[in-house]
Amino acid sequence: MEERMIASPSFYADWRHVFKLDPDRTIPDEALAAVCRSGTDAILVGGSSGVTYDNTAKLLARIRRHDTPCALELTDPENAVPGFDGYFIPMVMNARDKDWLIGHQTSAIEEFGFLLPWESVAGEAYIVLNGESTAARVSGADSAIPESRVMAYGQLADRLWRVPVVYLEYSGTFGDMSLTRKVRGGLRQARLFYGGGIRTLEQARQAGEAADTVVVGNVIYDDLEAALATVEAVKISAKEQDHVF
Ligand code: 1GP
Repeated sequence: MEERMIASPSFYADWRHVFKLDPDRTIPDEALAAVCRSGTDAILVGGSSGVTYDNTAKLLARIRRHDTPCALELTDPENAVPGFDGYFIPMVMNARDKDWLIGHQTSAIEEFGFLLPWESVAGEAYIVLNGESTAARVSGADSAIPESRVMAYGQLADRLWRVPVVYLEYSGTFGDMSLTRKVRGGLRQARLFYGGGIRTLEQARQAGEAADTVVVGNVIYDDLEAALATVEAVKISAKEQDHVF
């Protein structure tokens, strides 16, 4: 019986703030060092286009000069670079194209499942809510859905499928914090990741209050100082929450 059990991966269990780096974008060494030493809980590597084995392996090697934990969002098995602390497999709940919900993932497991370090692999149930984002275009996500449907996707992932991470993805635009709070309130076991459009301290604070884990991406490449400041803002919002009775 024992060999049938796979321990639940927990590499992400304490993450409050995460920087997402895109292997297809350029980041100088000094900026990467600042990101890694910022006090963030982890670096998440992933992107919606242009990700290859080569650019992922190169980015990992550079991140590994620092001590920061590092995980990969695996959207294509061709890019399964070994050596990350953990792997997420995204499933887009509101994809119109079923391949992005369950098709590509099944094919990948069919072909490469025997190679996957399952103890370090976690499913990520994405709900893509910015229809203009590359993630929405690639997956053909239906982002124009009512709140009730967003809540239902979250609960389906959390309760029926027991996916450990639900990810509200507003990539490129700051999202609806009231909805984010509601989605988190509807989850029983999954952790709620929020990502999208965080550029200011106030946005970071609000997202930190609404979600379990806050993902900061684009601003790293546009305004490094603003990006670095989001770490403290998210962590302070967590401390404030701990003092609310
Ligand atoms: C992207 O959710 C992340 O996948 C973060 O979004 O790039 O807009 O910060 P931004």
